[in-house]
Amino acid sequence: MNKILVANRGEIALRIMRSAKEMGIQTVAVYSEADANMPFVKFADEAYCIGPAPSSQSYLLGTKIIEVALHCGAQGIHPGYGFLSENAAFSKEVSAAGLIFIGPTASSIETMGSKIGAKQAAAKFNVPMVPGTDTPLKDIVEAREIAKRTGYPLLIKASAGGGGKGMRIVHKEEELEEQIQMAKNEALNSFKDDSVFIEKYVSSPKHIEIQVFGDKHGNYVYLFERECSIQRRHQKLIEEAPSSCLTPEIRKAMGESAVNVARSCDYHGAGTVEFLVDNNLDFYFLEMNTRLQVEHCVTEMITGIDLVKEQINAARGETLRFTQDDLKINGHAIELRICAEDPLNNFLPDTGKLEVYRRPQGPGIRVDDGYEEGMEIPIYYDPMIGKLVAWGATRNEAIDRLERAIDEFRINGIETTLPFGKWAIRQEAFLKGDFDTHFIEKYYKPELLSECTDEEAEFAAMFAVQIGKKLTEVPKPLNLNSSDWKQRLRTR
Ligand code: MV4
Repeated sequence: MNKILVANRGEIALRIMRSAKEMGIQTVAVYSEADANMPFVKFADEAYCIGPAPSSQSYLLGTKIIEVALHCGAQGIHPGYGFLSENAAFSKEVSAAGLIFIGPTASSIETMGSKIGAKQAAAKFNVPMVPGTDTPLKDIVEAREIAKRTGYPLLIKASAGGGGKGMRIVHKEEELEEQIQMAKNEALNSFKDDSVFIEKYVSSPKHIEIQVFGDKHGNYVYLFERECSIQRRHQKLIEEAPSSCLTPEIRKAMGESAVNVARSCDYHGAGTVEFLVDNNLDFYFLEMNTRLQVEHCVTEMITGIDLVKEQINAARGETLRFTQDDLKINGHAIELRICAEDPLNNFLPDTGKLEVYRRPQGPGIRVDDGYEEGMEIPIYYDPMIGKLVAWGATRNEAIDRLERAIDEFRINGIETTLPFGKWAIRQEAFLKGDFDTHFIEKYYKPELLSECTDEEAEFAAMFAVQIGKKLTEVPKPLNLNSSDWKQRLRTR
């Protein structure tokens, strides 16, 4: 492979092309009319416009993208995440065109795309699972039988589900029938598949996922875990590696279970196996994501492995270059997703122009992003504009660096999740590692942020400049020190 097409946009397209470039591989971008000036388009050796802004008319046009690849002589297609990355038909079509899909086979994607299929495959390898079922629920009679075993509360889950869609919690038998109907309707509407199954509800779990990797010759490794519990409405906001709650024994057991999940569907390339972890550190397989994930960077930082390079090597049919024993956790990494969302307004997506955009730098900081200063954030795509990742020798050092980098990051023109991140990583529960998937709903209120927003800082600074001299003591509505004021004034 000496030329690959990247079927994606933004930060991940750029990130993939960077690794390809280091490997001496030519890169091809495909882009929508909205993205003509994006850094990933400029970075690519060749770029082709494939249609108007909406993804349905551009980034989701598999056949058109394959035509571009054939036209320009690319031998492989990297799908990134989202868009066509977990589309089994696309993987198949790429292969049928004589190209290499840099990702798993259609069969692996299909097996893991169905939660029931995934549970059945994993069950053959004795992977721990939440008490419940792994067959499509037949009727209310069967549901009552299952509920006798699992007890309440229980969860109805859609087999085709994702992002919490088609998932209903049931607290008592009287609600069971109605909730099954609701879950089935939601699943049918969202996925055109109304199969559902039942699990006991784990009330305050941690969400911990294992990065796995396989070659095309049956060799597998796990690249340890990522703690992803800090999420809101199934959108992760902060991810870290390693998790502060696992012991080496549980880490190994989870890693080996995750590799078994990969084995169960003849997986190759990079994949992620998601687990719920309860208070007793019992872990349960949830599902497998058959793609490179947004948060893969934290794994790269603690292992020193470039996952995209390994994906390309595996896709070429090369044998894994390392064994499990070669892999060690080095230090700690934390990622904050920088989303164009307003944390003061229910995390509503914010669009507009990046009037000021200055990245932090310095020891242990990695910024993977997709835009430059002066650009508009289009409304058509995911609001994530980039990721800020901090590495430290210890978790505390990673946290200190992340906070320093958040302070250094200058973004004006749109609201972002930066202030939320600054707040979150200083919470006692976060610092202690004592949090679960309910962290945000449990602790976060917009009022808690207002004391560090730019607008108020600016107001306070102007207020001080105008009347400060008349006062012996500067009024202190905010806990900013004088160097904060100066810094904030300079950005304006
Ligand atoms: C669960 C659960 C509790 N018990 N399953 C949410 C989406 C999905 N893929 C699985 N999800 C959950 N499954 C049982 N048996 C709680 C969740 C869940 C969750 C899981 C991971 C990360 C965030 C979450 C937020 C709410 C619910």
